[in-house]
Amino acid sequence: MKSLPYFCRGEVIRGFGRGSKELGIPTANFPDSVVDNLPADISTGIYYGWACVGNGDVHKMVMSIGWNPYYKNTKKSMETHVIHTFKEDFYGDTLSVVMVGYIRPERSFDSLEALIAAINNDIEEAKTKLELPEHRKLRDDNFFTGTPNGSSALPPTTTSVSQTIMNGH
Ligand code: ADP
Ligand code: RBF
Ligand code: MG
Repeated sequence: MKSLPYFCRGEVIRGFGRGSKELGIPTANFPDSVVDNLPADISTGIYYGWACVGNGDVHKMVMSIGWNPYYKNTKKSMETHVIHTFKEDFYGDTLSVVMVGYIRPERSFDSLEALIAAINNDIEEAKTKLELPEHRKLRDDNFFTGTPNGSSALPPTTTSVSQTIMNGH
């Protein structure tokens, strides 16, 4: 996938509320503007990378892109589970992510338990892969820490930053 690493950011919006309640694995959902901006060669499936909420710390993440075949969603979603325990929800905040690698395609499962087990495997794989030096260095990218001239101002929250701009990283 030539578009990886792929940098984007956007506002955290509400989904169906299933992640926390049914799976015990909350996922911060991006708006359509971010989903629709994905390059054509970023296929649906499960990715790992780095994420930060607002100006906060950078954490490991796993992301699911697609239609959640287990739930048969009709709308394509892009949802990030940040591998960190937050004190409270962060709806409306800006989530910045860099997708670093691909894990697997989305699939359906015979039970909720099987879906949860698969996601927990993805989390373990992400934790290990992100320790590789070539992946770890992306955590310290200017994208998360501010612009090269030292300003830490974030771009507007409702639109994603286009890959054309972010490719400079
Ligand atoms: P929704 O369907 O609205 O996305 P979820 O049950 O998936 O609901 O919960 C997602 C929300 O939980 C996020 O928008 C965020 O505000 C909050 N949250 C708390 N901890 C995390 C985390 N570690 N990763 C992602 N979201 C989290
Ligand atoms: N949903 C699926 O239907 N099939 C999957 O294979 C699948 N894999 C996921 C992997 C990860 C790492 C995450 C965070 C989510 C995954 N989901 C998958 C999405 C899950 O169904 C969704 O997060 C919840 O429905 C809450 O929106
Ligand atoms: Mg969610």
